[in-house]
Amino acid sequence: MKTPITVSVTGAAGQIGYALLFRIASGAMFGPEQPVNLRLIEIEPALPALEGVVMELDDCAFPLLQDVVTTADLDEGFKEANWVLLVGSVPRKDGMERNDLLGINGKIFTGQGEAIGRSAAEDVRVLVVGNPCNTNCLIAMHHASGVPKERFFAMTMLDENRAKSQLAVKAGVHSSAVTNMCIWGNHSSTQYPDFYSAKINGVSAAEVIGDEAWLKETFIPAVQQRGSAIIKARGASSAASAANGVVDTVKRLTTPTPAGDWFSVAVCSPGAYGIDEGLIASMPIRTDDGETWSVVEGVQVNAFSRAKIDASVAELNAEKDAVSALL
Ligand code: NAX
Repeated sequence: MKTPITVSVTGAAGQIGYALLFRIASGAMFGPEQPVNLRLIEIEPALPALEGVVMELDDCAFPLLQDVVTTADLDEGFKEANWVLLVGSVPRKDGMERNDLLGINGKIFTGQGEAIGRSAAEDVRVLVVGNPCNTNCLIAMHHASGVPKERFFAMTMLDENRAKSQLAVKAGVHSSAVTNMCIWGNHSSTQYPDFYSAKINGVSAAEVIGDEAWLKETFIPAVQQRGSAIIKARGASSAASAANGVVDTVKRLTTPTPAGDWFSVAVCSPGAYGIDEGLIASMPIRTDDGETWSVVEGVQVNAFSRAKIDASVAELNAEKDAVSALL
């Protein structure tokens, strides 16, 4: 039997956790031949609910699931983890300013980063989902002593999938016909889904759709505001599609990217495309070996795209300034 991959998940009793754990355990994330261990982390009050989730995992009798640990202790939770999925965070409440939220979560991600540095496996990779995910990731990265910056990611795959789906519906094609979809910048309402570089059946999406007004005035806000639309319709925020975004992100980082394509994930910027070095920003990424990634070079950035990317990067810089005491 292959050596199991150990996956740590924070916020494991939350709604994304509930949609995510069963997919990891079933093999959707690492394939049908790869056994997995789960280390599930929650705050103390949520541990009883987490036990219920583990009972359900037991009741699935997943062939690939080996060991399951539940804990509120970070070092125990991240012990020998190959992948750490930081899903849990404190949600924004009425009357809370964005900076208050950044500060509260910042402290959580400081401690989590430190514990990852102390306890995770040498090859650990970390994906941050809990919002504000780019800046939470920045904080965790700064505190994870000994873990290379290239191993930290924040999720924009749900945004990419939303964008692909919207373009596919408009063009009357299957979503798999849409490739080269890049979300630039922050996972927030300033994100820029780049329809200029996206392709539909290998042809420029802007050309296929032939309606720039729709792309600029309907498509972009629809992707940016999709989370709010889900809350309005469902009475709860996206969970299954967010969990699917996590599965897709890990899959795309661990399997070679098809020739000519790329995917979206926020990485520690190497200064590409004028995005300040060191910010956790989403950009076009590919991997050839499923281990190391690179920023795709040569994506056309016209004046419209430049302005959109700059606006999102400005927001990331403002978030960074707001948590400067934690960096
Ligand atoms: P829930 O409120 O359902 O679950 C969060 C869970 O995290 C709770 O069980 C809570 O007890 C736990 N938690 C809180 N602080 C913790 C800590 N310090 N250590 C361990 N666990 C902790 O939220 P859910 O709907 O699951 O969403 C989780 C996060 O994902 C939120 O921050 C949300 O904003 C974010 N999202 C990010 C997305 C992205 O694309 N990057 C999309 C979906 C989602 O909005």
